[in-house]
Amino acid sequence: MSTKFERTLVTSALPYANGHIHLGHLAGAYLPADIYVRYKRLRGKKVLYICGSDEYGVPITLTALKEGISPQDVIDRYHAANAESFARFGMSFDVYGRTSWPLHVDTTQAFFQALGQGGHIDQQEMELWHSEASDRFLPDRYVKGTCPKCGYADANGDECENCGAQYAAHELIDPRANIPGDSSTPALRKSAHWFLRLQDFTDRLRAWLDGHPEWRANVKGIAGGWVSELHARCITRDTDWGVPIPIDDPIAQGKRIYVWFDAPIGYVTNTRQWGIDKGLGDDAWQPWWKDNATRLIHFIGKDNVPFHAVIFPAMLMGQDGYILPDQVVGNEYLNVVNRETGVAEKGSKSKGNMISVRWFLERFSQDAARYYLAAIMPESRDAAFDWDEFRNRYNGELCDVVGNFVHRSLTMTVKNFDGKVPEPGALDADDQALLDSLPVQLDGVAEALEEFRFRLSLERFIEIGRKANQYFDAKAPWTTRKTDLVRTATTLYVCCQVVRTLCTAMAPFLPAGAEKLAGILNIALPNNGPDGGDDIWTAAKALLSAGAPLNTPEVLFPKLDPDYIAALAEEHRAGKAH
Ligand code: B3M
Ligand code: ZN
Repeated sequence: MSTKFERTLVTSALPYANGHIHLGHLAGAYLPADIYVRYKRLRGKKVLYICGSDEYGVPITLTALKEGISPQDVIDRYHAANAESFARFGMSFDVYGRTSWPLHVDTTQAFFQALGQGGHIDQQEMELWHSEASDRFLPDRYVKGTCPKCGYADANGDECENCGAQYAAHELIDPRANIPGDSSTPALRKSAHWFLRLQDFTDRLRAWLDGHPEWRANVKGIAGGWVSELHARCITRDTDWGVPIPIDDPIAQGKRIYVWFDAPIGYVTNTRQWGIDKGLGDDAWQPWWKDNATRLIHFIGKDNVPFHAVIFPAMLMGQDGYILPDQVVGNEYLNVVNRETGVAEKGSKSKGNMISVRWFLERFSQDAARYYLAAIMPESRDAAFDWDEFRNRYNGELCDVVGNFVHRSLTMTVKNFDGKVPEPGALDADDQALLDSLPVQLDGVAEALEEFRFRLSLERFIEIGRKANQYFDAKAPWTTRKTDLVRTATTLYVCCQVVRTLCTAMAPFLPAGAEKLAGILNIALPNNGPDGGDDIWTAAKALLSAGAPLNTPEVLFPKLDPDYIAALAEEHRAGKAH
């Protein structure tokens, strides 16, 4: 499948710059993409990784109104905070852009115009809620009311948080304005808007989806459902916060392009800006988006499937020469286990049960966070953050299995063999079997990553450590040290080779730990850039030479004190983990 491609363009959903990202975000759209990208870079492949803040839309202007600040203040605050959280988590974006960048107006308007010229945009009159008191239309969350489908009393103007229903504004029951200082009853008023004729793309979308039987069932299911009932979708709003509509007509005044139209175009803008900022020229982005030899992969949470597997592809089909996504990796949700009831609950602001990335990473290491989130990644069904499981898996697997093996191997080697990889004696069957298994095990880790099976890949990595511990225990170098130095040298020589394999295998998952370990082993683990480079992953299958110097070992993954975890679990329970 992937052999026909020369380069890979990877995107992670652009988080709204309207709040702090939380662990659920990481497990959904970010950590898997980062693992994948880091792995591809190690393979020497050409890969570019795009992300950034999504900075338009009604939630942002509402936050600004509530806090008495400008929308620009809101996005500046959260863009900076989220960029920092991602950096702490070790995310390796090539660019973390912003949809408020001036260049984004150009990209978005070009998309709009091309679709218009293709006859795919219609103008229609709509009946929308309008507040007399505030003298304005009430898009999306500016109006609340009772859901016409389930009766939920706090439903938004366009969709219900409770049952997920989407509906036309006039269907909302008992509407009320939802603006600070205005909860008046609005009236319906006519307003002209622009609609994307998604139905024009039905056949092409279906053929394209049918061409991807390898996608995850959740993504195919949701996208397939959408494609069977496509209709024109409104892509403008009555607001002044967004990309201006490129139509020279007074009726376009006071209206902007809808955030869900411009947000995925942000991937293109950010690629363009990356090329310019890197001094590669104004056209450096083009091969990444317009060459069939590029494989485009979107990583998202499942709520974003319709936009990435239906609407954005339709928008791309309406452009000149753009490629389509070859893979859309949609994860399920990461819930949170309630410590009082033991039940997994959806993360929600009102419950205060979400754990922000900044809070977590001020208290736990990047490696601990990445290990646990990768271990429970909601790939095919929802998963849940659970403090006991966090402790058990990090302490019991990463620390006790891998960390412990690495540490006892290296300390014993350095102490008994003059800080060098020992010269082995004759290899016995166990030694040979373990050495022979290393490249095979590394291939197993890689294979699972190529198939976006991150949990499986991580399990295979831990399995390398498990097998190595069995070998270590059977060979008991702490005993043979007193009786047979050659035997001990052979054992530890083999162990050093396992450590090197572990270092490579952990690099996509745990870049901080891998870097530390590479430093101890004196091996290079360079970060290839978007142009690719050497296949470091494969080169790492070569054995460390006897006599190669080692540096003083340090504990890679310090064990977490259960009392410390319990205290923080309690803070979380009290709603303070934001
Ligand atoms: N900002 C929704 C979200 O953060 C939206 C994604 C845009 S991706 C182009 O889930
Ligand atoms: Zn509802």
